[in-house]
Amino acid sequence: MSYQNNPNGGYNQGAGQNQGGGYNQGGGYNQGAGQNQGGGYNQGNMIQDQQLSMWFRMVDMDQSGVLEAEELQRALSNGDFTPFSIETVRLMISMFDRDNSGTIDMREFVALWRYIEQWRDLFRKFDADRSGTIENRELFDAFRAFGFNVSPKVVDNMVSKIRILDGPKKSRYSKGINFDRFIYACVSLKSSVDTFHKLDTNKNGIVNLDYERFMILQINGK
Ligand SMILES: [Ca+2]
Ligand SMILES: [Ca+2]
Ligand SMILES: [Ca+2]
Repeated sequence: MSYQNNPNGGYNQGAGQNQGGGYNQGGGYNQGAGQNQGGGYNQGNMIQDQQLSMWFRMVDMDQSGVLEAEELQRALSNGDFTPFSIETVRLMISMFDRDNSGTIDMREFVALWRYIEQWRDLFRKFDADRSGTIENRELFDAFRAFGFNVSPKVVDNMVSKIRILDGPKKSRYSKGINFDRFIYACVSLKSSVDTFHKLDTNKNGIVNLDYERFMILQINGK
């Protein structure tokens, strides 16, 4: 994936609230994930799809044929021996549960997995000091690269909020946020920015909210 060709690329493909999961969307990685295409590259992906379906069956502990949140959490790794946080898992389900079943079936899982693979590349790219975590400055650079014009103060606030979610024990050992929190931060910011643009009807960068609208926004996030 090349986010340089599209400054908002990468996570916009799946992150849009109304777009749903990855597999019906255009773009290079979706083509690669297609089952019916020939060529060496796609063969490689097909093997991966088989491995994914094996992995899916392994983590489907109750053999229900779908992944519940806890099972999905077990399936997704941060790459540092920690599982995804349940908040990020729920966020992923809300984005990829196309049939609104509340669970992830095999087809949804493949799209979700490909999406997370893209994020792994971005994570590596923005972890400039190779610390294995994204520190405030790195998150700031990522947001800017994605076209989000936020101040360092917003980034600091976001990182503090996320690190509180991690609990005091984990926060003591690292300054930054790990892989799933990085996805969480970027997708949440995207959703906030989208909400803002929706409310900023005359596009002057200022949103006027009455009390009722503000309360609904606080409660529903939209
Ligand atoms: Ca299950
Ligand atoms: Ca589903
Ligand atoms: Ca880092």
